Amino acid sequence: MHTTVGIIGGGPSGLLLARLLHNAGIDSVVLERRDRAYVEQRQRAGILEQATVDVLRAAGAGARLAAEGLIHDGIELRHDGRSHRVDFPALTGGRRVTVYAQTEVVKDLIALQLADGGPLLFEADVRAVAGADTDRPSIHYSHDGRDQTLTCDYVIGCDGYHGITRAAVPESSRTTYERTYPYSWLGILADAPPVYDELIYAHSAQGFALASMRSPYVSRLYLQVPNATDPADWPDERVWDELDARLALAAEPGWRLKRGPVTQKSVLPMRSSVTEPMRYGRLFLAGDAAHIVPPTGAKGLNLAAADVVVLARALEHQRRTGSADLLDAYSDTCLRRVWRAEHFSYSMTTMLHADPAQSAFDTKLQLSQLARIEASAHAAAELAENYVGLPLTQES
Ligand code: RFL
Ligand code: PHB
Repeated sequence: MHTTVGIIGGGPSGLLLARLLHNAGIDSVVLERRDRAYVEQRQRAGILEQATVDVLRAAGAGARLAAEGLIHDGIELRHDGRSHRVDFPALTGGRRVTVYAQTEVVKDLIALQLADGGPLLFEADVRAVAGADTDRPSIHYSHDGRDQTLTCDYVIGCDGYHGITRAAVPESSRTTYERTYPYSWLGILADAPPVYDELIYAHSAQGFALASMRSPYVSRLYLQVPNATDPADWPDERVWDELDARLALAAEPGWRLKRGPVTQKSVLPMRSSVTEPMRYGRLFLAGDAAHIVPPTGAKGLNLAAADVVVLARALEHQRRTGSADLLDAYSDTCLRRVWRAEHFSYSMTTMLHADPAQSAFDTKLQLSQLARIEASAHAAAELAENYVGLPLTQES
């Protein structure tokens, strides 16, 4: 089998790229190792930047998003037992974010691709990429119990942080910049209405907590926990009690989260990582395959979408004009946005979490920074601009 663009991974970046290419008349094949149900149910991101919403809409995946997405005009920050709001439209000239789960984005993109797009193969496990530095790279994968080969003009690694494509770049041709954090998140999904109509990010002596949501009936909640925590050590009542303690307000002593059945519980490590350049010959890396951020800034899915917009535009330009200029610029173009998001995600993470090794001095610095955001429109605008995200322009 031969295709113009071979896409490894059917997560948000691979699926959106396939759709953008389909709309531009460029054929592609998506190879996804897991089955459809698994990919559609994997709990992950919840916040879409306006630029991501616009891209999904322009790609034809905006109908359910428009009907069911929850538009958020701000977030609440809690610390020292009090809370203050960061008002996005007021601080950013009218920009806002949308709560629409990654699971739903993925379902919408899969339905479109299966309806009229190029092949999207589930349970197609890619083992190797060969000839990335030649004109005719190939992807070796197993499907239906058989070893198969797909030759391509271009191979795109959309296979996430644990994928194989990053390692297909010779070590001498890539550099990875990485940071791990001395804490993880315990995340739960609960059939309980969100406490509040916006997200709450809380700094507390016991550690960070985040109250998010999936719908008016379903809450998504996170607690900072030590690395290597076993979710079994966190029975539901312990999770709720700890959330109540970390989100507590001095002015509302009786304040409690609305509790409900916990339907999922898992522990997620926190890591920052960037691999440069995001290209080797005819192999391009996109999304989590090239970079990850700790989720405190809600940036991962949005970065993945931005990468594939830049890449689809570059492939279309190449097809139309014969020029590889935009493909040659792909890595540098993406990395400017990536490093901004890396810095923001790092800042939010280190401002809000309790590092087990931190001193009382460090805690005072965190609280001083939070108070500064509360007191200064300039400091709040810096957070708001980064949170709502950079617009996607012709150059980025
Ligand atoms: P994915 O989603 O990891 O998809 C990669 C796909 O590749 C497949 N694959 C292979 N297929 C074939 N052959 C192989 N050898 C393969 N190896 C892997 C995998 O099965 C998978 O389907 O990467 P992608 O598409 O780049 O998308 C990235 C996003 O998923 C990720 O950045 C976000 O989820 C990060 N993230 C958040 N991002 C946001 O923008 N806003 C948020 O609010 C937000 N919250 C989060 C998050 C990530 C989290 N976790 C679990 C890390 C919250 C959490 C808890
Ligand atoms: C989520 O709803 O899963 C979510 C929201 C905001 C974040 C991280 C995760 O910063």
